[in-house]
Amino acid sequence: MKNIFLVFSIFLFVHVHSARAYADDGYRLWLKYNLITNQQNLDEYKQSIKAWLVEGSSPTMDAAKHELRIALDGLSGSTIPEVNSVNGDGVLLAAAYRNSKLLAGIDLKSKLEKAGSEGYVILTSNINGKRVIIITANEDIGVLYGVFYFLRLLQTNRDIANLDVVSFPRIKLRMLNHWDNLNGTVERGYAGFSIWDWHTLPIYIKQRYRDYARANASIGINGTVVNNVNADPLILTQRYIVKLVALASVFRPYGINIYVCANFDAPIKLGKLKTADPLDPQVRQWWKDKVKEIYSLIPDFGGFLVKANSEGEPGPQDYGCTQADGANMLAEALKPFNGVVMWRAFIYSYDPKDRATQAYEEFKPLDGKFEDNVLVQVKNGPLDFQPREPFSPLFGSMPRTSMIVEFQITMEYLGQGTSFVYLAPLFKECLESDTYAKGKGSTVAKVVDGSLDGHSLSGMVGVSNIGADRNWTGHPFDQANWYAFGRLAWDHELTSEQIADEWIHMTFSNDSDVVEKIESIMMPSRENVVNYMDPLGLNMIFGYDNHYGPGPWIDYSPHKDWNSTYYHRADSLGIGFDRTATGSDAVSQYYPPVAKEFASLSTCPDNELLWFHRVSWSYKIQPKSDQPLAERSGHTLWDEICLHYYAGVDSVRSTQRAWNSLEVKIDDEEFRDVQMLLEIQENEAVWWRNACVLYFQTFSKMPIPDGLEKPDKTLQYYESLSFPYAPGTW
Ligand code: GCV
Repeated sequence: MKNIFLVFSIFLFVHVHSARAYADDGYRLWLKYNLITNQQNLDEYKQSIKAWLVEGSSPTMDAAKHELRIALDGLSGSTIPEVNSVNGDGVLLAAAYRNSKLLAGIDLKSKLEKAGSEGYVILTSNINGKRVIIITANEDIGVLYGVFYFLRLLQTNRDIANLDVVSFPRIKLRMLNHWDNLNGTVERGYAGFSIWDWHTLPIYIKQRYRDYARANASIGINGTVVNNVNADPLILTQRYIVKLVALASVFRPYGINIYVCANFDAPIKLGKLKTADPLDPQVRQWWKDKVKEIYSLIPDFGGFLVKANSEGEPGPQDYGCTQADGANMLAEALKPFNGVVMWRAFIYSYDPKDRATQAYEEFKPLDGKFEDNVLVQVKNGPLDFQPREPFSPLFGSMPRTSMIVEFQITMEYLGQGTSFVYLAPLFKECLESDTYAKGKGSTVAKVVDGSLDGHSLSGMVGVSNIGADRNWTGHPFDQANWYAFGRLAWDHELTSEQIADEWIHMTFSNDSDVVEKIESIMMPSRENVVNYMDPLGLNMIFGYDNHYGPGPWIDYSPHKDWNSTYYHRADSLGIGFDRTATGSDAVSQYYPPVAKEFASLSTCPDNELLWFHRVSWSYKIQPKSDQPLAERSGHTLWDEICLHYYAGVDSVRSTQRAWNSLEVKIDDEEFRDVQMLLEIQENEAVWWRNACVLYFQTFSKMPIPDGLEKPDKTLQYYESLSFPYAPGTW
């Protein structure tokens, strides 16, 4: 009996462990290149791609070769040979046009003109009577981007029979910003410590750095700011510059330029000068020398990102100068090397009137005063990466200034590391907002891609959600947000659905049931979180400083605009921030058609209601004429707030049910990870709902509508919770 038990145990051990050997730890992101399981697609692809050839040699072309080799072998489950001539039908040829002998007879002039310096052309064609698939571009980097595009077609099981593609990026600077500190922590990071191991650089080059570059190139990201905007000046010392040199050489073949956040006081802290006054000749010279030193070692260094006079960081205003004076000093130093300055407009100081109006008040008058290698970097909304904000009124208001939009990919205010939230709808909501700066159709996207005002310098930056966790982003679904950010920076016209569809195919499965089900839970996921955190335009009601969990009662910060009560203004009469002419008049910072829409209670979208209006608890939500009848409310504001909070929790529960139904259809490890995270999220959603409803009820004095489950804990209980070790609050 003992023996039988032993044999059974060994069997179980072997069985369980051999099954785990196939488990997916998420490291390969969307570049898994697993065997194509649809036999028909596999046969067709094998027929179309019998061999591959990369013409020309350079580090970038070597990267293209590497990618084709691992991808084609992985996807086909066999070895697709590399050849050195088009010796038969079915060769996949990748080459930069100007270096290619094989493409010399094919006229691609107009397509290549359209593709520009980073774009690519892919087409099915003939060389010497042999059928080929061509991936070409003006520059090697375009070829690499084209290779990734082509591989995506295979990964997502698309038709490759008659290809005729020209693709180019809409936006020039497509960047990540890591809020990584030099001590290895990550501000607002929820995926472990920093991926940069500053201690072992420059000698030890982790494979992860290369895989980071591959992943970014695969979605067209071409710049990375490696350190926190709350910048340690040490990054500018020789000791760190040599480490940057090492990273830059890993990134270079993948078309990624390195940038750093500069501390404005570096001339004092490193250069031992008495001042960092941007008009002081010695200070200007210090920056010029520093920039020269960097470029002598990193010739393709991108430039500086600066957070100045914001949240305690030093800046030009410390010396009575303007933000433009500060930016221009750095711009002057960088200009001879084609470097740029990204100067953040995220500034505020305590103002009882309205924090949300300050960036506009400060920066709008500076339009036209910045050097042409400065981009003003504006967060998507006027406050600070809330789950929902209206777009910042700075977009469209500074036509003589290049702009870069800043999104937060890491989810500081969206549930952090435990939330299932697909961010493409949030990014798109901002990009598609119409500023009306030059009449209808003047979208934020057109401002940031430079087309509205004819700027060649344009940009989109995402605060990275990447850390040292094995799967890079902590929550497996946060990979989708990195992916979506890059895809939209390349082409902001892609829809959220298209991007989700690609990512699911590449990450989970090509099974259409799985794709549909996952897409159906990704698409509403951001709105779900808005519902249970801060519906109807509420905002900034988070736990103090850690921004995790509800804290609408926070009222003790000496920094009054860090208090939740500053934002929701609830009392016995009502709730919300009056930003119309009777209040802070923030609406007047928008162009008239937008201002008019936001200013009127009858046209202001419900989802921005309490952002712009102070409303009584018994106010009946006005049915909007463009809403389908079924959605027209007519409820009191109080009931509507409750219904949103409850709907948020319900939707997390339905996400759980949908996810559970996928159990046998996707990788076991990823399935369980998400399942457990959803369980945590459900607890968090209930916590948010109960805490907020109980707190606001102390003012409304109205009952929770009938039929809704009642909170099982008291408001005092929720207020007593504290999170001294919350991640990301370094
Ligand atoms: C890097 C918010 C965050 C800070 C962040 C700041 C910024 O205030 O809470 O952690 O600092 O934004 O964007 O500079």
